[in-house]
Amino acid sequence: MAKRALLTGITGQDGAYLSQFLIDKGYEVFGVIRRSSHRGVEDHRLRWLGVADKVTLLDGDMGDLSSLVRIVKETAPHEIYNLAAQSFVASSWRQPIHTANITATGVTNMLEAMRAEAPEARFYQASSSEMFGLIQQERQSEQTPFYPRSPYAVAKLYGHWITVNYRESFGFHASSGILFNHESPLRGIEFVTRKVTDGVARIKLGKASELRLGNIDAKRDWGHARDYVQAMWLMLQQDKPDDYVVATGVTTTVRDMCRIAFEYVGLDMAKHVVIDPAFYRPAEVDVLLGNPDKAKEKLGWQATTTLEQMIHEMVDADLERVKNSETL
Ligand code: NAP
Ligand code: G4F
Repeated sequence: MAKRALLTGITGQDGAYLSQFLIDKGYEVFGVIRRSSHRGVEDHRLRWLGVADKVTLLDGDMGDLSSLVRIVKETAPHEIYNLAAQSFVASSWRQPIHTANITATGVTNMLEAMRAEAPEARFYQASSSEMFGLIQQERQSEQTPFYPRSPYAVAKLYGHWITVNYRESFGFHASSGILFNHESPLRGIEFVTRKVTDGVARIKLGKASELRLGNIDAKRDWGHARDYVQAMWLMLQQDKPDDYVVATGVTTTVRDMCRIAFEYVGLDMAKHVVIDPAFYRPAEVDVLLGNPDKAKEKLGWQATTTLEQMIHEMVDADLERVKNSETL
């Protein structure tokens, strides 16, 4: 009998890659989808990866416990991957209460649905390197103290600890993946890598002349989402639940990431990038650099895609999209 996996956030970047990965492993995949007046576009990432007709989507919302209880009951999952969130850091200052309701309390809603209907299921929580915020150690590991710097990071910290708490209180097989930034051609257009690769494609094809960015001195440890969803699955295959940092161990400035994208198409970023304070944040996370030793040792996982390879893949995909006037 096929194993059943339930994904919240299935329409997002990670949900799409994880669906593809699990389907290839023979899983039956179910996903929570929230109602939208724009029918037909919500599953565009699943379609891009060719898996939209291989998953079952069920109406629900992280803010609606009753919908989650019903979905867990109906699908009786062996594994639950809680990926749904208001995930854009910049928006979290503009919608702090919504971010708390979905990114923080939404985790408890999912854990309560599991407690009621599938306490034996294995649970993955999408925690974030943003929780390290104002970093307390040069390389951040599972032992590094947290110091969140945005309403998003504060909400993620709650989600992280409630997952640990349900593991310790109720013996749940609940693991938390502290994932550093991971990107792909399916990254949302508002995040800096995709904003850059989309902008580069538009400039190269003569549809734009400038790209407006905020703090390009910030540094991030960027990996590929396709690699990172494998770490999520590996965590749930362990005998014991635990928390793991998932990262490349390399950090790069936004400026250098941007340069890689411009140089790939033979353009000089200095002629096109405009610094716009509108994209500065009330509090910044200046630098993130992960220490993925535990994931390597215990899960046998390591990143396989370099930043250059990933940015080139993203620019290629955006050149195609812009040529075909696609907007997603
Ligand atoms: P994403 O592309 O922004 O996807 C977020 C998903 O959450 C979408 O499917 C979205 O649905 C869903 N969602 C949002 N609000 C919801 C609600 N109220 N009810 C139900 N679903 C809701 O994010 P991602 O990059 O795939 O990241 C996946 C998870 O990992 C997130 O929790 C994120 O915070 C976390 N994370 C991401 C990174 C990263 O670098 N990508 C790093 C660390 C942690 P719609 O399609 O309807 O909007
Ligand atoms: O791409 P970003 O918006 O990602 P950020 O804030 O690091 O958050 C992402 O990674 C987290 C993991 O650490 C996830 F938890 C979270 O859900 C999300 O996926 O910004 C990266 C950096 C920031 O320092 C930002 O200030 O790029 C800087 N930046 C400079 N100019 C910009 C821009 N960011 C965006 N989005 N847009 C700009 O124009």
